[in-house]
Amino acid sequence: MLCVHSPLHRGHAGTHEIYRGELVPCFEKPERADFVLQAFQRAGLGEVRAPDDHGLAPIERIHAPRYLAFLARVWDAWAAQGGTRDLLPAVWPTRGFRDDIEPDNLVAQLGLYSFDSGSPITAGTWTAALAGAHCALTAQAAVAQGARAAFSLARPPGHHAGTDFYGGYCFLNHAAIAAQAFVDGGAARVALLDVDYHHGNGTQQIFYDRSDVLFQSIHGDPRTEYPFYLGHADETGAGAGLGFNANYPLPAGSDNTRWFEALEAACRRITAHGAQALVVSLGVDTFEGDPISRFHLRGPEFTRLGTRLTALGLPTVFVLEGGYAVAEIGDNVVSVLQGFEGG
Ligand code: OKP
Ligand code: ZN
Repeated sequence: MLCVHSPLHRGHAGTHEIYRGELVPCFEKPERADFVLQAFQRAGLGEVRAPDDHGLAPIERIHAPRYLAFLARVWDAWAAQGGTRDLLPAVWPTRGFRDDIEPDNLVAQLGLYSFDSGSPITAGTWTAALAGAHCALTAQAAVAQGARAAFSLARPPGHHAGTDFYGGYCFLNHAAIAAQAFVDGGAARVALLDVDYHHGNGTQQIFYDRSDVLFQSIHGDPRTEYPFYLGHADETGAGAGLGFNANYPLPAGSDNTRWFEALEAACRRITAHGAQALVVSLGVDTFEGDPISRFHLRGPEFTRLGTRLTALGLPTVFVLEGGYAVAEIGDNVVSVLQGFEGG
């Protein structure tokens, strides 16, 4: 399986986030990608290639122009004011405030385009996110040209980012960009399956009123788990998209039997949809030892996930999302990919 990877991810390196009232080092750190790359190469799974430059057009199919312009300029604007520390929002326009006027104040701009305080913007954030989108697009192009599957190994992750907002460590929604590229390449029906521990609220928002991209997410119940305000079972799509969004919220601590029941339901639905391509938001924070999540998957379960996905028989793009047990993230991702390859 082809792996598309760029070292530019390293430029996105936040220092701290608030966790249970304390400043702690960011969970989403560059070492995550290093461990996945090492494990992929050690397993001899296939070629590792740098992304091609696909430009901004396929990204503008998903994200709003003013949001992309903000991401591209915000660090330089901050540096011009003498800023050196990570950029973090401190104020948000909630219900009743206006979002049509972009404030001149940089911290106010951060709040306009974000939904949490845990996603620092650093000097290399835009470059890293852009490279990640190009990794996903390069993987998608390889699959559209006939490869059975490809893996986009990038960070920061993407599935919490919506048309015009970031959060949950995510800035550009790489999986959504790849799914849209399948549609733009002529696929009438695409399936996007999110197996990260956290609900893919950004991806859901992007495709909520569309019937061409079926979005499904298996995740910790948002009543107790991040991102809290979306991901319930009664969110089934709107307008033309009604019936093309499916959430499988499981109580934190759910056992693997329950998790695989949800996977089975999601897989049957992908087949019923008549999908011509599959994009997988591959987070492995469902791992038993993950520091911020509470499911119980381990190596054998990750392999079983890959085996079930390969049985769908679809051209498949894997896009890396979460996974914060850094020492194990590589083996867990590789287990999924090996299961898929039948090894
Ligand atoms: C990203 B992905 C807020 C911190 C909340 C955010 C978890 C994001 C997970 N200060 N934690 O889905 O793996
Ligand atoms: Zn996650």
